[in-house]
Amino acid sequence: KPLFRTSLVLILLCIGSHGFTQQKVSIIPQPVSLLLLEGDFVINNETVIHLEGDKKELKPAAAFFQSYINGISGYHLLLKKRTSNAITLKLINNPLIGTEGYTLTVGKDGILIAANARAGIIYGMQSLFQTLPQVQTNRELKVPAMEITDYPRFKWRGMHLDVGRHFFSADMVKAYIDLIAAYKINTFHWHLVDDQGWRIEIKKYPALTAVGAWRVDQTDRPWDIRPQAIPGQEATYGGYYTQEQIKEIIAYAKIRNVSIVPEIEMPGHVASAIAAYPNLSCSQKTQLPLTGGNYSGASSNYCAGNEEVFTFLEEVLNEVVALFPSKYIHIGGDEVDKTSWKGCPRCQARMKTLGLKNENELQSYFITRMEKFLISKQKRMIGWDEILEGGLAPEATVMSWRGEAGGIEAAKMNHEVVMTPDYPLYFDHYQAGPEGEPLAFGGFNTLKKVYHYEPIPKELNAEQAKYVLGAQANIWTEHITTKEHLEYMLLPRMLALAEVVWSPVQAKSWDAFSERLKYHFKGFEQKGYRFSPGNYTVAI
Ligand code: TNX
Repeated sequence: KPLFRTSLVLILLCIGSHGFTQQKVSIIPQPVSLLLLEGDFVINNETVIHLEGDKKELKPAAAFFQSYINGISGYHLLLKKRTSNAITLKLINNPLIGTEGYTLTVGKDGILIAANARAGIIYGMQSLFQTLPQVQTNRELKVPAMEITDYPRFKWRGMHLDVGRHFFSADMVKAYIDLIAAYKINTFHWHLVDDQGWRIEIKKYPALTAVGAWRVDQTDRPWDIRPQAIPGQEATYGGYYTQEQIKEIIAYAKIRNVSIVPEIEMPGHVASAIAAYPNLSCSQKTQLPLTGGNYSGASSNYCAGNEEVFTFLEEVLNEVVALFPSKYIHIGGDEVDKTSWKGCPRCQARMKTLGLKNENELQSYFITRMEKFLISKQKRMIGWDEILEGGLAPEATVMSWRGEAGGIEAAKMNHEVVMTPDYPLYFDHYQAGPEGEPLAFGGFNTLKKVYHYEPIPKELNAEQAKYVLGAQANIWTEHITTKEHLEYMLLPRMLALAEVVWSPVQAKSWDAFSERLKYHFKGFEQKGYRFSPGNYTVAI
């Protein structure tokens, strides 16, 4: 009997504490360890922020905290040397948690966020914010007493955005960065160039944005590709970012521990650049940036036999490299229809001189040449998995999008890899329905499929697996024209991705994640974000 009683009490305790945990703290991604304690701490207008360690490092973090708390409560927390009723931000030296890890301790007297670097301090704050009301409120800011130790599983936790097919304003990009940073995504892959628009100001080549950033209409009809001008219609739809705006966005991202990897597509998908400078193509014919569709084919390639192309690209990359502090520069490399090179005397002549056997090798020559240039600028080159064809450039990092095969091949060759397989990490595909969902790029990537994605393929042994830097999801915008639609494609799938790339495998649980999502859905509703509520009409 006593045994029975003890186990009953234990069972009740478990059920109780489980329900309790879910209700009180719903942090996504799930921390490495989280221990809820008795009691709470209430942040009020008298609470101060107390800094311990290098002030230069900590002050920007404190400012970030002040403005967030001000946004939800109207409080103005002051910086003060005081440890009671205080939020202490402390730089420590704890090898276990790395540069992005943190500990968060909430007690009756205050809160301590400790980390080795500012990145970890910011992540401690992001976790803390997820225990508070999500929008301005007159509710007290009550934080449950707890102890968290947390650090990421992968170092590349990426979200991509295609601003080439449709332009998203600088403010929308900032809002996007804010959203992904809240879930500890640390890499923003900014797809700045595509057939439908060139979005980055390049001072040396003003026509890239004066001409290449504008198209004739805003249709998102998938296969309606019209490179020719329509009589009576002008190219007025589009936009671009000035270098000043880009610097501002980089700084905005940096405080949130988001590094921006710019993508300057080459040698295909560049109808916009060719519209500005027709001599960069093999045919040298004038054309306009494309409308609609996603893929332009051979007429939109740079000419691989023309030296001017390489001079042009080096000048462009000079400006890109000067702007972006990121270690990686993405050069695209996907879906090059090489028939334009087949029919081009200059390309064929170059192949002959260099002893190249086919157009794949010509592409490899092109990309390897760009890599050499980037290395001379102390940058690393990353490209889509097609850069494997014809021979991978010596130090290239591969982004595996056509499944995982390219990533596996590259990791086996001791090259760094980022996993971003179209299934399940393309967020331009449907996620629910599909009936009733906004037009998507076909395919079907549900929240659950994203949640269960495992970035380390079984084909890799432990040594090779080290080359997998992490994973990323991509949002191509052929059909996405508005902020609301973009939010819908991102939410809540990005939260599942965040848990895939941050949380330890053993901390993952679909049921617990679904439960924690409720808090986040409420926040999305309060903030007016569009998101998929997960009312699936087909089996998941
Ligand atoms: C393939 S992914 C592309 C994009 C399209 C996408 C649509 C990749 C490297 N290239 O240009 O937008 O499919 O899902």
